Amino acid sequence: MALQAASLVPASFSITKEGNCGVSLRGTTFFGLSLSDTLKADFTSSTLTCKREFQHKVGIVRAQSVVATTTPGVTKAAPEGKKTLRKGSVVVTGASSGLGLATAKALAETGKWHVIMACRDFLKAERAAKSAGIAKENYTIMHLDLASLDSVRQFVDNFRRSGRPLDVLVCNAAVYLPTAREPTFTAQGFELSVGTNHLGHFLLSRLLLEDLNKSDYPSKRLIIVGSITGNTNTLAGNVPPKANLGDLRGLAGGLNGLNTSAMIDGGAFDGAKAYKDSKVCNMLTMQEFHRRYHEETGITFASLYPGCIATTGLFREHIPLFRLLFPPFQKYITKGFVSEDESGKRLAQVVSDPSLTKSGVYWSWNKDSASFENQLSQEASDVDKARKVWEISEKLVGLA
Ligand code: LMG
Ligand code: NDP
Ligand code: PMR
Repeated sequence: MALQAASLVPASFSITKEGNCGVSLRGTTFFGLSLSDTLKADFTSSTLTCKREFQHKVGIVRAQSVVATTTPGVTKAAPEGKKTLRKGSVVVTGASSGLGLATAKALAETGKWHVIMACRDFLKAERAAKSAGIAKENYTIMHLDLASLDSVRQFVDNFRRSGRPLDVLVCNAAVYLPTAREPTFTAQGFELSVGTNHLGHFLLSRLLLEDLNKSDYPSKRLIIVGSITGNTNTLAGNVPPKANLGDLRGLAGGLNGLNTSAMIDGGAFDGAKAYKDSKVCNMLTMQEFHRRYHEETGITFASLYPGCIATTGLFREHIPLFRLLFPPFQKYITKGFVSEDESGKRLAQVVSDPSLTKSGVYWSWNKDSASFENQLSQEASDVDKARKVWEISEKLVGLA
């Protein structure tokens, strides 16, 4: 379905004050942080201003539309003679469940996006898309196993061969192994959580940057899902074990658990910490992309904390008691709970909302589900660490 270019012109949008979601535990302190303080830290308000840049770009599209006509060109003439925009083409990793599936659904439902669901389990993804009611013409499933760099390269080849443009890439897939006593490893021998959540996505996004750059879509975006639990300026980020990349000695050693540690900081293996560390890498990578490429390419780089989606498959490896208690705990005590549907709408906004074109931002939502630019922890915004993580990761995935 064609999208009216005019409908992309952003309405002015501003948020004045955050919602304070601390209710039952206000004033209570955990790990030295008060719940209300922490919520403030995580829900700091800011005013969002619309990007003129986007209007400007839409303006360019209008001008071009006189000549541009067919896919993969951005614009074509609608029967009634109005200038229209072709469907956006978005790759979402891990779209077979949870946030990724909900995002695919939210985007597909607009009729303005074709979603490439990049998944490791084709059958599961097909079933998930069907049961979510995503219309056939709005999605394509392509195989991607982020725990194998060969699979990542193969995916990029297959994607290019498909001839589809790439307008937005969403790095969403993740694994969380909180009960593992021993590390497990990717095909290349990296600890599985950092290997999948960070290194697999690092290679994927580095390779696909070229494709994004070629897109003629008005707003090109690369989104890497982050999380509150990697940010130690929040209460959730202070629940042990805390994220800490240390001096990166384990990462530099290849995280193989043989001659070096399986952990980024070189310490003893801890699955929950490895996941939180991987999220810090995700947020650092987004910022490093922004510093290196935003100006040159105009691509918007963004990360986000979609809220606590306590019902997803992310907790499949956790003990049953946790899985039972975690959703009510988040719903009634922390009030940080969001449904999968709501989280999908949030990520879909970061993909396509004309007011969210600012690059280098870590988005969060307040209790009224209004987006705001959030503050990252000191480590998750450390410029020097971001550069080092980037350089070491480049070597590990064979780009340098
Ligand atoms: C780590 O433990 C594991 O070590 C690691 O292997 C990995 O699994 C990791 O992040 C995953 O977790 C985390 C541990 C840190 O935190 C806990 O899990 C503590 C659970 C305590 C549960 C008590 C909750 C009672 C609330 C009832 C409501 C039901 C909710 C169930 C919640 C389950 C989801 C979390 O812990 C420590 O290492 C430090 C130990 C200190 C623990 C103190 C925790 C304070 C608990 C306060 C909870 C809030 C409830 C207050 C109740 C007020 C009621 C009005
Ligand atoms: P889910 O487990 O529901 O979804 C994770 C997805 O990642 C699944 O589709 C899974 O595939 C896929 N995946 C895992 N390993 C690989 C791999 N090797 N190759 C390709 N795909 C893989 O969890 P969520 O939806 O909760 O998590 C999505 C994102 O949201 C993650 O980045 C997570 O860190 C983030 N997040 C989640 C929060 C939450 O509260 N749930 C809060 C903050 C952030 P399969 O279906 O085959 O298992
Ligand atoms: Mg947390 C405002 C408080 C808040 C929020 C928003 C989260 C989100 N959590 C909060 C508080 C607490 N958690 C408190 C007070 C505790 C101790 C009882 C607590 C515990 C806890 C555990 C054991 N929380 C967890 C776990 C997990 O195993 C999850 C995790 O850390 O996965 C890495 C988790 C989470 N809490 C969250 C969110 C969003 C998670 C899922 C983590 C993620 O997806 O990044």
